[in-house]
Parts: sequence; structure tokens; C-alpha cells
Amino acid sequence: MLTIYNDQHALHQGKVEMFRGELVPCFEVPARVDHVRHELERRGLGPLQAPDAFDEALLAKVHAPRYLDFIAHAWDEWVALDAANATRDALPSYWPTRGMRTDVLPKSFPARLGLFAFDAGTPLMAGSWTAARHGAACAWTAAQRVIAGGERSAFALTRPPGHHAGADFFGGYCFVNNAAVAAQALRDTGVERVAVLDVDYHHGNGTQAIFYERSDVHFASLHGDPFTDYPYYLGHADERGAGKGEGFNHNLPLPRGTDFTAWRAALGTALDGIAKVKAGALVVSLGVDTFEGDPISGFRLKSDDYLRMGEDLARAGLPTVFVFEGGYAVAEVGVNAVNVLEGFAQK
Ligand code: FKS
Ligand code: ZN
Repeated sequence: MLTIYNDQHALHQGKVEMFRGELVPCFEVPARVDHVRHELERRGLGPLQAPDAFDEALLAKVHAPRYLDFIAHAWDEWVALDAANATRDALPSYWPTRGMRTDVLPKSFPARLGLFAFDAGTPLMAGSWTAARHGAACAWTAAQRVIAGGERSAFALTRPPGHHAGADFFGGYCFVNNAAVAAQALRDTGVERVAVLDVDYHHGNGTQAIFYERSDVHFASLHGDPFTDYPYYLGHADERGAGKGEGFNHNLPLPRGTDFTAWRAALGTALDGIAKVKAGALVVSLGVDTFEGDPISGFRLKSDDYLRMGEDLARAGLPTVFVFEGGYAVAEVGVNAVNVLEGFAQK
């Protein structure tokens, strides 16, 4: 399978995130992508290609202008607060809550940082925005290859991940919603309805929010139940879309401890939904934190199960763009992600 990859991802390398009351080393590390790349090369599943030049105006199709303005300059503003900040990751400490204003932007940088963020687990540093923009370029290029380039599928191997980023917020290690960029790119190339299928352990709240009122992008997700799992405040089964988008959002929350047999049955349900809405192309938010050895997740998939996952995805028979998301059992992340791609390619 064709993989679109860029090495700028490594410019984003957080030091710490807030976890259980203390600052701990980040789970989302550059080595994750290195393992996937090495596994692709080891199995001869190349080639790897660099992304095409990407018109950043396209980001404004899925993100709000005030968010893009903020995030593009956030690091400079953080350092302007205090020169010593140059050696520290930016993390928010304050958030607006119910009844507070989010329509007017505070002048204070820490106040705006919290307004646009939804957790204290997503450090921002000097290279974050560059890395995120190049990631979006990978997702966009993968979509172009699938539609205009005659490929059956392509893989955007990138980080930071994207599916928690909404039109005007970041969090969950995500700044730019790469899957949304890919879905929008497929729409713009003339696919009338695109399905985004999110198989990461965590609900793709950002992707859902971006497309919630749209009928041209159907969102389906299998994930840890929000009653117990991050991102907690979205991802329930009764979220079915709104307005024109009603019926085009399909959440399948699953309990902690779910194994591949139960997971695969839910995948079948999600794929049935995708067939029913007559999607013409598929974007897969490919997180492999459903693995039994993942340090922050609760499902029990084994490495071989990812081959079967890829086969099931291939049976949808759609041009498919894979976009890399989570997976924190770093040593196994390469085998697991590449198993999905190989299972897909062999069907
Ligand atoms: C709860 C800790 C939660 C944040 C988890 C973020 C998950 C990110 C991800 C992505 F794909 F975006 F990377 N910490 N015990 O895996 O969904
Ligand atoms: Zn995840």
C-alpha cells in the first residue's frame, strides 16, 4: 500500500502531560511512527512518498479561522509571556465552563489557551504546528492518490494524531483533524458521500463534531464507552446527528474488556451502516490502542486480529484512506498497524 509520510512529525515531541494528578512523560511519542515505518519497510510494503504541496487554505474547510489564527501563533505567544517558557511545553490551567463566555477572546494567552483546549494532556511546543500542518498534508495527499491517482487505498502515516481536534478546539494529543481533512478532500474531488470509520479506542469527538450536521460525511465509531473512557463527554449511542446530518452519525460504544469477537461484530454493524448510506469512499481513523497491551486503553485485541480487521475493511469495497491515530504499546504499534494494511491489501 502507498504510504504518505513526512519526517516533520518529530518536531512535535511533548515532554509531559497531566495524568492522575501529576505530570508524566508523554505517551504519544515520535517512536510510534518510526516503528510503523520500519515495519512497512521490513515487510516490503512500500513505497513511502512525501506529501504534495498543500494549500493551507484547505484547513479552513474543517477548522474555524479564529482557532487557526490562535494555534499558528500559540508557541510565540507562550514564549512572549516569559522567556523561560522556551524550555517548557505549553499546557492550559484554566477553562471556561457553563455560563461563561467563549464568544469573546481574552487578551491573556493562558486564558485563550484554555478556551481552545479541552484537556491538560496535550502539550504544545515550538514544532507542534509545523508537525500538525505536515500531517494534514499527508492526509490530503493520501486522499488525492486514492481519488485522482488511481490507488485503491493509501495510508497517511503521521502524528500528532487528529480525531479529537474539532473545528475550534484541540486536545487528546490532536491539533488538526487529519481524518476530516481527508474526508473533505474526497468530497471536494466529487465523492458525493464519504464515510469516516473511527476504529481508535477513543471516541473521535472532534470528527463527530465537525460533521454532526452534515449528511455528506457519515461518521461511525467503535470505542470505549464514554461512561468510563476518555473523552468522556461525547460518544454515546444516542448521538445520531442533527439537522441535515440526522442519521449520519453512528456510535458503537463498547465496554472495557471487549475482545475481538465482540469488537468484530460491532465493526460489521458499522460497515452495514456505511453500506446503507451509500458512501463512495472511506476514511479509516486507524488507531491501534485497542491492543491488549496498550497502557492507556481497555480492549483486548491481539496482533493477529488486526489482519482480520483489515480484511473486513476491504470487504466494504470502497476506495480507502487510512489515517494513523493512537496506539501506545510502542513496540507493537508497527506490527499491529501494518497488519491492518496487509489484511486489507490481500483481500
Ligand atoms: C485516561 C487518560 C486519557 C488522553 C488519551 C488521548 C487518546 C488519544 C488518541 C489519539 F488517537 F488521538 F491519539 N488521556 N486514562 O489515542 O485517541
Ligand atoms: Zn486513542
